[in-house]
Amino acid sequence: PPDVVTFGETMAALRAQGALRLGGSLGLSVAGAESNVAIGLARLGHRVRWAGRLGADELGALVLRTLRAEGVDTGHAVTDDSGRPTGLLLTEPRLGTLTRVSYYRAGSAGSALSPADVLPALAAGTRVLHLTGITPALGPSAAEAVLAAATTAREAGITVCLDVNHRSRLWSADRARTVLIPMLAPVDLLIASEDELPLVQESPDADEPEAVAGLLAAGVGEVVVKRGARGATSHTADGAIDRAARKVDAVDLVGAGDAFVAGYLSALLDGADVPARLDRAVTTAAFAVATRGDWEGLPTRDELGLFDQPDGTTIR
Ligand code: KDG
Repeated sequence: PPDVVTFGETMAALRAQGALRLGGSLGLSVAGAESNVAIGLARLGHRVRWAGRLGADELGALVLRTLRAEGVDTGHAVTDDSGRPTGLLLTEPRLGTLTRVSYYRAGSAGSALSPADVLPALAAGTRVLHLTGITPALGPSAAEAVLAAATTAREAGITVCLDVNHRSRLWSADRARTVLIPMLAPVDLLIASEDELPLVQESPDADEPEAVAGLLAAGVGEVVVKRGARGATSHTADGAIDRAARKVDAVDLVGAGDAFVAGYLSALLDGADVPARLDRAVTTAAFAVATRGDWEGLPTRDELGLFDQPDGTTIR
């Protein structure tokens, strides 16, 4: 069985070199928060399965080929036979590391995901199910898929991880709260950036300690709060543990959160304690920040130590 099962919408990604309205050349790759995590875990040597719905088109073939090349199990990916296309996103660097993203995913194959697409992927013996708050934003059947998979996994003793991953281009904060709060019951590990905490608590004005206390009391075993360049904190019943971020020259911030999750889950699968999980999470996130693309720069296991090398080192 896979160590980790994840699912969601993976799209073709067109990356511009400057402002999109000026034209010029685009680089073609693939992107999707869950498949970014899957690739990150596969590079670290874990067995990962990605499920999702793709169009019967060349971009769907690109997604499958890329995931397979990265060692991700795509045996449960579904090809849409109703003519829905693979989704697309465009990214343009606008100011330094400020990037603008445009989605072309309304009516996509990925957004038609249903419980029947994902439940067969949850093999007995899977250790972690990783979900994001992007999938429930894609539509009612995708939201049902998340809830059904989380509930089934929890009953089977599989650790359920949810990264809030709010995408304001997909839904409002109010809608996100309405859908996400009822999904928290089966969640064991909740990952959120500081500004996403109000989306997963009943009183949106609560401060972080109050929000975290409420989540732990509601049965979430661990809450990990990401603070970007200021590091991260893990909260459990045993208290809070902070970890600083690694200092890097930031090149591209998109994908850093997914890289963080991949590092965190990798160390969790290795049986590491909370400080070691946070250490690997900030390390993989730093790789994502220091390189271009959502997942292209993520480390293999033997590259994890590269940050300990002095700047300017040539490895021969
Ligand atoms: O987490 C990075 C993602 O934003 C990107 O890969 C695309 O899944 C994506 C989304 O919905 O924004």
